[in-house]
Amino acid sequence: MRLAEVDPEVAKALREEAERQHRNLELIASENFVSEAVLEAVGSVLTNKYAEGYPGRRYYGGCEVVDVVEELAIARARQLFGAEHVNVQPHSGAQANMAVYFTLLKPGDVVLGPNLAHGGHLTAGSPVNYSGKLYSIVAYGVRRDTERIDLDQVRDLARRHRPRLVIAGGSAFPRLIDFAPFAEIAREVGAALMADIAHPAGLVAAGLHPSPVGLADFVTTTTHKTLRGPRGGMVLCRAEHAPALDRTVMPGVQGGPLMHVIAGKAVALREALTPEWRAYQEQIVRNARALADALLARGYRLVTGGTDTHLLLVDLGDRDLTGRDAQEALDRAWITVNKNTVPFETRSPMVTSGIRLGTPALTTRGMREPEMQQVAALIDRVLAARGDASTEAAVRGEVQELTARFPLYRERAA
Ligand code: DSN
Repeated sequence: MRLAEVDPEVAKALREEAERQHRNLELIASENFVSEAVLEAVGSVLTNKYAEGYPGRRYYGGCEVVDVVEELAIARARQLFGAEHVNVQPHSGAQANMAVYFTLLKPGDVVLGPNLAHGGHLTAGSPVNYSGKLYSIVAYGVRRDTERIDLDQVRDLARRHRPRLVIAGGSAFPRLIDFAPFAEIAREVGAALMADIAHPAGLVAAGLHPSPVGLADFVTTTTHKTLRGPRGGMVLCRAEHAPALDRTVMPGVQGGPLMHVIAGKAVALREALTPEWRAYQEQIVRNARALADALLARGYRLVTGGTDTHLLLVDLGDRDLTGRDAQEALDRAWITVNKNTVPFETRSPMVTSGIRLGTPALTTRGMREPEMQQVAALIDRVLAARGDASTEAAVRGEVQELTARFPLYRERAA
């Protein structure tokens, strides 16, 4: 029986979400739209299979087919990133990071990581996360003048606190991260280096962002952001760390892998090995620059003054508008963004002074620089109107006209 017959309520919710995704301008920097092929793999019979263990060494029978799928995902990820070893089983980025922590550290060990409020990530030592609860966290940030990572501070803190692990990477850095100085600092103090490339993974794979592979002991990523695969995580490492990492992922922190998701990862990684996909990554960056330039031309302040990547951070502090109010107003106009803290934030994370914008999802729909100009103009109209309902209604109409020109999932009836 089909979903609509078995469960009309969930079917209706899925239909409405498909409509929302088609109708809205999706600017959340960590979201994307997977291909029909990835959706098919993730919605497949592989969800039925238990496969604790690794290809050729499972705890269950009947794994000969899923072994093929996992081997394909591993081989493609190794090829794409030039990595010696890849574990494709982490269910998420947070679990990928946990696997590295548990491979390397004991509770109480010192970790030097990026401050969440300066563009870092929850799992890099936030006090409300396992990382902040289990380890002794020292946080580095960005410089007040340039808003770029303060490498002098990273070095000073590393020398003073002698961490066992240094983390590079985050969720709201609009600029390229150079992993070489991080590797040098980690080496100097005898620490391991973990690079979390969840955000720029697609750009890294396409050669548009420096790669930490070969410099960092462990590289973690999600598979659903710029990489445009299903929701999930991966860890890349040198061959010497492979047995310890694999043991930590399973049985250390996870049980059965999600084989349907691993199939989706394999498909997305195959897509990522094509020239079209590389061109897509280039367009993501061009679109982010075009969006940044158009917002700058309208007088917005961007953290670091612009972007080199897929994301930008708009500081609304000088407009006396909170990130929360901006997000809610844009939501009413069918433009989806997230509120975000800016460096040296004065407001709470639930309010914030900024919004984060990213171009991976709109680029997947085929939008290019001219549409980014239009998107900037629509955002500006909503924010300038400060809650005026008729402006928001007019923008909704224009958003619908724009998104209708770039259909999503043609074969799926919304
Ligand atoms: N939630 C992700 C993001 O939006 O960047 C990070 O985990």
